[in-house]
Amino acid sequence: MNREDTTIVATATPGGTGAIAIVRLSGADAFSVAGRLTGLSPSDAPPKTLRRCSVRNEFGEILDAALAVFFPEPDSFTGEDVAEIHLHGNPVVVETVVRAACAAGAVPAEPGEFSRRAFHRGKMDLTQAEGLCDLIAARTEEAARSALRQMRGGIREEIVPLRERLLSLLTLQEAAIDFAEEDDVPAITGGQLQERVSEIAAKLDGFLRSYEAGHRYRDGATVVIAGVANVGKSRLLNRLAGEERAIVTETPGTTRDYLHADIPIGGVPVTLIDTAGLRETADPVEREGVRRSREIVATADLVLFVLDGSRPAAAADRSAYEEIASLPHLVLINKSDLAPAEEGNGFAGAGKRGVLRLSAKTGEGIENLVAAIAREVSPDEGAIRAQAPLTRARQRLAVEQALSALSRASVAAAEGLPLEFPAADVREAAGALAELLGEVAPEEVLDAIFGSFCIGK
Ligand SMILES: Nc1nc2c(ncn2[C@@H]2O[C@H](COP(=O)(O)OP(=O)(O)OP(=O)(O)O)[C@@H](O)[C@H]2O)c(=O)[nH]1
Ligand SMILES: [Mg+2]
Repeated sequence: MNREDTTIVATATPGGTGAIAIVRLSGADAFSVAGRLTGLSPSDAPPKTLRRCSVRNEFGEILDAALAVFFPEPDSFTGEDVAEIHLHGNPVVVETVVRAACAAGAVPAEPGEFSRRAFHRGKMDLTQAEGLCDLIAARTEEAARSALRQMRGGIREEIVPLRERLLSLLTLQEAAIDFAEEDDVPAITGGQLQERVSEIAAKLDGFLRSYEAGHRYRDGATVVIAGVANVGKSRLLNRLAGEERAIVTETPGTTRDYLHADIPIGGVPVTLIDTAGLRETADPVEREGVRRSREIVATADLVLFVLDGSRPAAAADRSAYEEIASLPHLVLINKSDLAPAEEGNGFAGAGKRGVLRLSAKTGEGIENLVAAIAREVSPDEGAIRAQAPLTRARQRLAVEQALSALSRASVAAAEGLPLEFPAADVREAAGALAELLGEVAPEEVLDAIFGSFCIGK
């Protein structure tokens, strides 16, 4: 039997104990399998209505008192017959019910298989499936909102009309090629072609720019705390995280492994990383820590460079600063609760926003710092509210491909190349947009996308 013809079963709710757990079935035998378990038949009552039942295994033993609901195709999540059994949320009970469903003919679902079936049945396109996956994984309200817009077809709404315009342009081009000798076929001039191509390209270009915002909300930002030893990096991490995560001592070289805390800042899921102080040291363990710090600093979206305001900046501070100066960074002068050693520590004017004075100990200046981080990492509000932004590298790549094909079409038309050339480019651009929506998607691409979903989704 082909995999598509099987009836799949999985728990749709998270593992562990809870008030309720839902076991979901989808496929041609979903109703008969659910019927064997619950004694209910879809014809007993209106569809999509919860009904009480006792769930039994193949030996007739009662496993749980439950509720069941039937969603006849095509009006279901997957587009197939779908049945759900709402059990008490005990993982042992849930497991026995899934096993009983398998004994009755269902097979365990693979990760993302329900969504993949919904995609194949045309219930959603690939960007909508990606939006669904992101909605489940979203770490901030903003990320969830943007994923929801994508799930509801935000990208599709923008892309489908553009692709249609490309296809009608292509029809005109092909007619011009086929009937080049005949007078009554409306030919499209090079100038007209360029004009239409550039209108479509401008729209796509705006869309491409939304990636910056969409990607930030989806993937978050990495903010790395760096500086020499003992300036208060770990204490700052603890302060920002609101809990004692990192070990803080007055001994320089305390932090060796880097550790992180996840905190939302300005709607962006921020991974804040504390590192070993940047300094030359003979201790092999600390040296390894410093090597890792450098590695992690290089991946940062933003570096918080920390100085100790209670002592004048030293040569070591300046050479550590050299290491991060080319990256986006903020300069922080910590320990503002102590008497300042010198104005601005000789770093006045450094960093994108000048120096920020704060105290990891008392919390003074922390609000300011959070606002400054938010300004650096959160995307432009306008870009995010206007439309469902592109969120994934895959989507960005498809739009980039379409754009470069369009720019080739424009050049070909400007140079007066034979009509076949710009026509091939326009066809390629339309193809890239179809790929974006998953209309032509190789199985490996689908495997990668749906394989990253959880089981039961
Ligand atoms: N007065 C004062 N002391 C601070 C402040 N921040 C940190 N300290 C103290 O400075 C010392 C070093 O703090 P840590 O947070 O361990 O410094 P670090 O930069 O992580 O040090 P390494 O891990 O060794 O690189 C500790 O004694 C802290 O209590 C502050 O804002 N004010
Ligand atoms: Mg530390």
